[in-house]
Amino acid sequence: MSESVSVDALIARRKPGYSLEAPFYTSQSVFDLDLKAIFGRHWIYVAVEPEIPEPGDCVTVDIGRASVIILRDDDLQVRAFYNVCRHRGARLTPEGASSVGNLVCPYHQWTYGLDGKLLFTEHMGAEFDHSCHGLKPVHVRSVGGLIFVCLAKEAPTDIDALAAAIEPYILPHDLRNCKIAHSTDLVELGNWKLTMENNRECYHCVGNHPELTVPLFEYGFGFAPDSLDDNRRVHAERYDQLLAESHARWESMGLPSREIDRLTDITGFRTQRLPIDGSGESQTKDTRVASRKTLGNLPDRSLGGLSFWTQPNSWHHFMSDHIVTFSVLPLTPDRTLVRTRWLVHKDAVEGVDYNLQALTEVWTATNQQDADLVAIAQAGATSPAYEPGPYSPHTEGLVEKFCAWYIDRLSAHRGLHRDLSA
Ligand code: 3BY
Ligand code: FES
Ligand code: FE
Repeated sequence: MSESVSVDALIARRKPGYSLEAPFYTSQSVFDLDLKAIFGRHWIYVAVEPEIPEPGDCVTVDIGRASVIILRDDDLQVRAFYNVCRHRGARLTPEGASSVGNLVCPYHQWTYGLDGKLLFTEHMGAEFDHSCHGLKPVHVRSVGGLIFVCLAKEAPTDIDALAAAIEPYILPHDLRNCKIAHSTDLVELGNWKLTMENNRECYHCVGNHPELTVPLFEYGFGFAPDSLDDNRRVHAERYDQLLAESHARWESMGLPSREIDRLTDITGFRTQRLPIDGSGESQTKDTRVASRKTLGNLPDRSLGGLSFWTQPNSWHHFMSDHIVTFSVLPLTPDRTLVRTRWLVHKDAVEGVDYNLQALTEVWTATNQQDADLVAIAQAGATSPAYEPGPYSPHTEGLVEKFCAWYIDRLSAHRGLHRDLSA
């Protein structure tokens, strides 16, 4: 049986309601397929506009084997290009942030404008046509300041529907007028899907996140309360009432808050504004705002947290004082980069308006706890004793939705291949 037939067989026999079979987490050939079929064909969240505020600001991000330059051009538009010189292919910019006038290849100094056009070369002769050697563009889309790229030749068009639905929720937080207060790159020792599955449930929260469970209600994350015992039912019912009252209050202020679940779309996503415990203000240890400068023109501090989750690789929490945003990028079958950014109002001054420790401590601790959980899940998936286990119908419904989306997208990709080769 060839490798590709066995991947197809794994896709075909995936049992809904159960975790995936081990090769989905461990095999190099599934990983290669993930890079091609998932990360090569869908909208991938990679950066925020405040990373590139001025013309010539660039940020370079690796998506699998593709390095992508995201930059702001002279007309203040966000653009993206493959980080591959059209001469002999050298990388133009190193990973991370930089600021340039033009993009000059370090190898033989071919020089590109911020629009990707090849402007200047030496020693290429009079016949050489510069216009045929511009940088290869990558689809790029900023949704309220969140930058998504798509490596496919033709990008999924339902990003328009996502933007239309989500922008009314996130624009009031005015991400574009924020600055990065802190940023971390954490390498988790697990497959990227274990990172995503872990994000889609709060079953593990009470047992593992002492900091996060101060501001967050575990019932806020896809909890289906059917068979709760009496004690938990009371809590869940109280939470539902708080949710309904909070939504009514926030929506009366002009802040859309109700759940949208479009997780089955090609560019799948879900959003909901969630109450915060205690003072109700922010995802901090004391539940109060960490930054005194309120974002945008928000009318109140107690706005809970607007959460936005996207398939396949991101989640975001927008509060009245700060935004936390997470991008998940696969490195190898068993290593995954989680890039976290904390944003505050661009005029907020550290030590005056906000304290970095108070701003970052909840998610710094939570990220490390989640990384440890992903590592033990990966270790288990590599054991000969591992077999897919059942998801809780009450707390892991969104994990199932992630896996169902993933399997569906792989099937569509493989189906397309079969059609093409038929
Ligand atoms: O970040 C989230 O989306 C939350 C926090 C903990 C688990 N997850 C559902
Ligand atoms: Fe870029 Fe030669 S490879 S100038
Ligand atoms: Fe967690």
